[in-house]
Amino acid sequence: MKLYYATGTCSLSPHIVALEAGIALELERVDIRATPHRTETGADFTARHANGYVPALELDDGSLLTEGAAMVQYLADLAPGARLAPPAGTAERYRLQSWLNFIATELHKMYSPWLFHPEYGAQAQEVARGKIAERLAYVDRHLATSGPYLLGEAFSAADAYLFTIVGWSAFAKVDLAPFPQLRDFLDRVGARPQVRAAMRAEGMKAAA
Ligand SMILES: N[C@@H](CCC(=O)N[C@@H](CS)C(=O)NCC(=O)O)C(=O)O
Repeated sequence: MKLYYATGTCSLSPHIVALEAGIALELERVDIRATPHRTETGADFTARHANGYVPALELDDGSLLTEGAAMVQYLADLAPGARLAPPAGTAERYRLQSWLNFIATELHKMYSPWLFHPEYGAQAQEVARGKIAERLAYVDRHLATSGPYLLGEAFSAADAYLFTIVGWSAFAKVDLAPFPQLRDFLDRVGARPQVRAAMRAEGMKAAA
């Protein structure tokens, strides 16, 4: 299986889940700044994935699975023993999907593109920061009452995604000072050996 990824982006989330699940991935880096996006082999990535964004997972049958929230569930389901996703059809699985959807729509797509593209302007960016702060406050309260992870006691695929997106906060100038539970969460997840390994494999600096 091959993960198309770009360092420091949302593709870190399925990368973490694969390592936590004990799944060996082939990695192919995509330059998402180039037009058209190119892989490290020089190939035009948009010929492989029409939307051109990462992550994209090439399955063993050669087909491509896209959308991070689906991908992490696929990877988790390949290794049920790792308990990264509750069994399909259970109430807990829907809770996982609820969190994945929340992170994708209420956080991921508020940080990026709004805070990563200065051309949107300072006013739009302040609106995005305000909305993100509301959502982070909600997550912080949830972790305080029902943590230490999103589904409770055990680390899940949703935590890998939350860690990846909220990890953009310093770069995006989102202040995490009001969210102590979330800061503890980032430290806790960032200390996991497989999280550190995924970050190192992408050339990122893992927490000391
Ligand atoms: N809906 C996609 C969004 C993925 C996405 O936003 N990827 C960004 C990196 S975090 C990207 O590759 N951007 C480059 C582009 O859109 O061309 C998902 O959830 O997987």
